[in-house]
Amino acid sequence: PHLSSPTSTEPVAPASTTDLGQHVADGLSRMPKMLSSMYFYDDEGSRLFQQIMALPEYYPTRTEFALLTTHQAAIADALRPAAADEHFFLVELGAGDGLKTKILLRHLLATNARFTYVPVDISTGALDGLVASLADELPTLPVEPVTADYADALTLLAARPGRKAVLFLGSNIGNFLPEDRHDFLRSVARPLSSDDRLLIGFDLQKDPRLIRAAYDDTQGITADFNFNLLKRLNRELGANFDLAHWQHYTDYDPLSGAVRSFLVSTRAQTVQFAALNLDVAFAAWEMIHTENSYKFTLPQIKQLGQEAGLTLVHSFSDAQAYFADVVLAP
Ligand code: AVI
Repeated sequence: PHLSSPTSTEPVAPASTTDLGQHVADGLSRMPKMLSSMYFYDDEGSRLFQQIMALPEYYPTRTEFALLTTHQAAIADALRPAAADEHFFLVELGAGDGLKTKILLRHLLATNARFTYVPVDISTGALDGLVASLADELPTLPVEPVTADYADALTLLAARPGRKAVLFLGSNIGNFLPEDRHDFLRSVARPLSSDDRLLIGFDLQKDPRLIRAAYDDTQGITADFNFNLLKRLNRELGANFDLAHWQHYTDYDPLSGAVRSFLVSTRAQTVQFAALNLDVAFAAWEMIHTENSYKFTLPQIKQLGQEAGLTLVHSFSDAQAYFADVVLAP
């Protein structure tokens, strides 16, 4: 409902503990056990992800930052309406700290674009930080933050009239399983009209060693990010995970293009969830699959768009072809 009211700055309620409890009860009863990476992003997880983005091994963020810097004029032109004075909404799904987006925001403001920035994120802490930094750095920019997960964000997007450019940066798209990715793209495309645009960041397939290292950094920040999920279950569901008996494990399969991350139980153990009245037994070396991070090729990206009824109109990449920001049109 909030996206339908252009003046609202009220956050939409975040996913509740009940949702988390249901997800955990379901995910840990499966074989193999799984938990969705969507639950990484509480305020602490969002902080850890910001540290990941600055790690030497984690190439995606600085690569996309550089490519946005290099191609800012062309990207901004591809997103804004042809009529310079037409207002549009720049909606960003999973805005986080907005560091990369500020390149585009600055360029659009400097070239007198008329637009409202609508950052959407699941973490209130991350959004508050972003809004405060924008008020400081770009005080003339109209901002309407929305706290929501992707599913709610899409409902809100559909209810919002007016020209839109939707940003989905950082290879967040890579965190969907193929069938969910398809559904997501179709739901984003559905409410868009032919003049609207969608900019999506895709991490590209490259030296598999480089990809694997990005998800297993030497400082252990990515491991802490994964462990934070267990800490969150301890905090929010009264669970008693003992982190001394868990490991972070990750692998990259160059054939499917998927990095998969796991939490590994290093011994047989039973974990109690007081809030769910649930006990879960883990065998020694049993895995909880916590994340997929898919890497793509340009032909795959083109096809993904087509399958969702979207045409690839521009593709921007860095000199090493590590990452691509593509502009799609309905
Ligand atoms: C948010 N997302 C695009 C990150 C990724 O690369 O899949 C999350 C992440 N997980 C571990 N490191 C970074």
